[in-house]
Amino acid sequence: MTLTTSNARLHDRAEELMPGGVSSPVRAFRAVGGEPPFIVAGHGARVRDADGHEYIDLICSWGPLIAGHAHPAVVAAITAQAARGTSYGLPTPGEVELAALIIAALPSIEMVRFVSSGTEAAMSALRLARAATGRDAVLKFAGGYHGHADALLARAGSGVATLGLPDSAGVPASTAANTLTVAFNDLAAVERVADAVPLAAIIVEPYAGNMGCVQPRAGFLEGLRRVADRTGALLIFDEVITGFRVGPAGAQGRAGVGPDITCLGKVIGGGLPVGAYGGSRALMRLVAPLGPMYQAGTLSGNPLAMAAGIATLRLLDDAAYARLEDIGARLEHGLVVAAHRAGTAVRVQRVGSLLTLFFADREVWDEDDAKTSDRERFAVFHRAMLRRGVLLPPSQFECLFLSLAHDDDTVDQVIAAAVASLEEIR
Ligand code: HOZ
Repeated sequence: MTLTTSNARLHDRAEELMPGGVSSPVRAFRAVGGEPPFIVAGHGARVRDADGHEYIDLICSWGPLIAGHAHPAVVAAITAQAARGTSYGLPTPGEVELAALIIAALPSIEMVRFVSSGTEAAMSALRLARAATGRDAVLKFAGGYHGHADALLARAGSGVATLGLPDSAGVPASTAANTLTVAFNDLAAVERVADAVPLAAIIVEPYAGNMGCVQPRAGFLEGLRRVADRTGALLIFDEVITGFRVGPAGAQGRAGVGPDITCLGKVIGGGLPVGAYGGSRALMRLVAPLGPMYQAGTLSGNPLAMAAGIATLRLLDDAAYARLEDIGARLEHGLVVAAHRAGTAVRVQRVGSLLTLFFADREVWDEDDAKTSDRERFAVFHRAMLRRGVLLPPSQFECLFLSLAHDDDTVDQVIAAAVASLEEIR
């Protein structure tokens, strides 16, 4: 297969060779119908598929590409590192530099361990919490997604919610029994569970991004901090999506609430596979080789990912975050006006450059609210936008992502496509 092969041929062949023709389920477009475009190139805010169609990209690799596709500084950093070798399986200066940037930005992190994905970060954070507390049970929130480790798949968001799976097959009942779930934003339920069961951890996406964009109610994160302190549980913030995306200190900086352990990924790898978890020096001293909690990886701290991450974080100054906030607000306003004009009930929920257009007529504070969305209508809207050259995440339960490459003009083109699409489908 070459770059000139068509989408349709690639799709047929991919379906023969890989489950659903994809490497990650949401990409199969099952929730929106049609076939996914096979992407051959991305530059700035746009991608091009195998048939030569160009799209304004609002997936941005599901978050990592905060600088846009093929940013020259990121490409130069990757290229320079690749010329010196792609992996050594030994420590590198890049790890030290990226660790220092992360620790300087996030006061709750004094030491960090790099892994290769957000899944690994969350899985390892949980193991660390269990090692530190000597407890097994963990509390997560319905619609919260922390990757696909067994212990964290109960009532998960992202692709699990998109495909309508209650939980995943293959997770041992004994593992699932240690994972308790309550509704996001339901602090009373958290108190009840934490009083009834000794919890190793409460794990939360502080701004939820895998049931669409859902914000914590006032006092919710502070409440989690209090419950954790009172009951001896550790508070884990999964900032794989929000870290370095919603502000220089992530959601914890924006909300003013510090966790015990933070999970990172996406932006810190600048588009290459990466994850990280970190916390206080005392906690991180439990991680091997300093302590008894084992965790390792051949490609952990990969030099290409470190180089791309460092180059990306260097672009994220105050002006960059102000810019991301501005274009986010511009898109939010444009979508609200477009929906109003079309007489379509929607909720546009946004934090900085993360945004979801819910086809729902009520505020979305948890998974049950998110599931009131008209997913059929979302699917039709998705296809209408795609025909107009705008690539939205193919699920009502994922956020769309903007980047520094999305200028006002690009955002206005998205809004114009939304005006026409909403008119068409009303
Ligand atoms: N877990 C990602 C969304 N939050 C989806 C990644 C993918 O399917 O590529």
